Amino acid sequence: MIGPNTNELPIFYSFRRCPYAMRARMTLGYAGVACELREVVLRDKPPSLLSYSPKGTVPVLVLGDQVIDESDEVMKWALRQSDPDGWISQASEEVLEEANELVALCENEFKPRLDLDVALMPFIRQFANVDKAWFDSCTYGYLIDWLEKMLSRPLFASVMAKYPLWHEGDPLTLFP
Ligand SMILES: N[C@@H](CCC(=O)N[C@@H](CS)C(=O)NCC(=O)O)C(=O)O
Repeated sequence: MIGPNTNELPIFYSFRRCPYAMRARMTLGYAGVACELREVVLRDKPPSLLSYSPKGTVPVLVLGDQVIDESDEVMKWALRQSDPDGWISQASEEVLEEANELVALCENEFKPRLDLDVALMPFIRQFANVDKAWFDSCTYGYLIDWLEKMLSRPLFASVMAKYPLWHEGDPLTLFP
């Protein structure tokens, strides 16, 4: 059963630690798009999530009749709503092309015109956390500094806030 979208806000299914959901949340947060957040766990997906998107991955953004179930598409949609710092709108063709090549190395299916840092950061964060002591003492000084800078951004802290799990029938949780 698909739960009613009482407030007519976009419904956003998310899992806090998923890097795809993270980059989607960062872009929604950056664009200031208000959503009804449905925090889920992957081992116990709500039926409504699977009704909207049978492939069962997060993130999923539901906009009335339209369902966006790929994180890069969620990012592009959010940036079309608002791009206050010009992540895409102020980037030259050349920069976007370089960004696309690098992101494609990280994820082959990704076809973005999106901000490069936000698209990659959750994966580098995950890599660093496998052995943080090793990462912090490795020779990739620029990468260490870059990750620190990204992690300390208020935008990242705000999208990593902990929300209660969403269950069918629960009252609305607003995001961001
Ligand atoms: N191509 C998808 C990938 C999303 C994805 O794989 N998300 C993982 C969590 S990080 C997931 O939902 N996996 C389903 C599962 O583990 O059941 C996107 O970019 O949105």
